Amino acid sequence: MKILLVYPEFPDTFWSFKYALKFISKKATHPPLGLLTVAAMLPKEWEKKLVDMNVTTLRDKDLEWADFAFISAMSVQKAAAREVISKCKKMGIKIVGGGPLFTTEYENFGDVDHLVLNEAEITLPPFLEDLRNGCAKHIYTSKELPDIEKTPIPLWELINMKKICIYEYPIFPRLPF
Ligand code: B12
Repeated sequence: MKILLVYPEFPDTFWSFKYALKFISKKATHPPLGLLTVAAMLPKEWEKKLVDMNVTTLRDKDLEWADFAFISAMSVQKAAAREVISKCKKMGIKIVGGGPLFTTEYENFGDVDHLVLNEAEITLPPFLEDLRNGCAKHIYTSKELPDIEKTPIPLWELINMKKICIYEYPIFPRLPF
C-alpha cells in the first residue's frame, strides 16, 4: 500500500510568518506533527511519502504514485485542503481526512472517502482493521482520549527539517532556557 500524506498550505496568518521566514531561509514555522504521528501508526511495510505544501509543491506524479492520500488540516487550511481534495477526486485517489478541520466540520466533507476523526490513536486502528477486511466505513470517531505515553514518536524521516523553523520564531527573542 502506498500512502501519500499531505499537509495543505496555510494562508497568510500571524503564525505563518511568511515574510519573516525568508530572512532565515526557512519555509515553515512548524512540522506537520499530526501527520507524522499518524504515519508512525501505519503498518511498517506500507510505503509512505509526505508532502508539506508549505515547504514544497504537490505534484501530479506524487498523487499518481499513491493508493491513498491522507490529509491533515486545521480549519485555517480549509481552502487549500479543498483544492487537494478536488485534485485527488479528479485523479481517482482515495482520501482519508483527519485532524482539527475534519473533526470539527465532518458534515462538510461528505466527498472524503474516509473521515478518521478525533485522536488517531483511538480511531485509526479500527479503520485499518476494516480496510484490511474490505469493509472500511465513511466515519470513525470517538470521544475517548488516548494515553499520550503510548503515542508513537513521529516518523521524522519523512520530512526535511532544514526548511522548517521549529519553535524558534524569528521575531521572538531567544529565551534564556
Ligand atoms: C502546537 C499548536 C500550534 C502550533 C503549531 C501547530 C502544529 N501543527 O505543529 C502553532 C503555535 C504554530 C499553532 C498555530 C495555530 N493554531 Co494551533 N494548536 C497547537 C496545539 C496546542 C497542538 C497541536 C499538535 O501538534 N498536537 C500534537 C499532534 C500529534 O496532534 P494533532 O495535530 O492534533 O493530531 C492528532 C489528531 O488530530 C489526529 N490527526 C491529525 N491529522 C490527521 C490526519 C489523518 C489522516 C488522521 C487519520 C488523523 C489525524 O491524529 C493525531 C494523533 O492523535 C493544538 C491544540 C491541541 N491540544 O491539540 C492547537 C490547534 C491545533 N490550533 C488551533 C488554531 C486555531 C491555530 C491557529 C489558527 C491560531 C490562530 N488564530 O492563528 C494557528 C494556525 C497556524 C497558522 N500557520 O496559521 C486549533 C485548531 C482548531 C481547528 N478546528 O482548526 C487547535 C485545535 C486549538 C484549539 N482547540 O482551538 N498551533
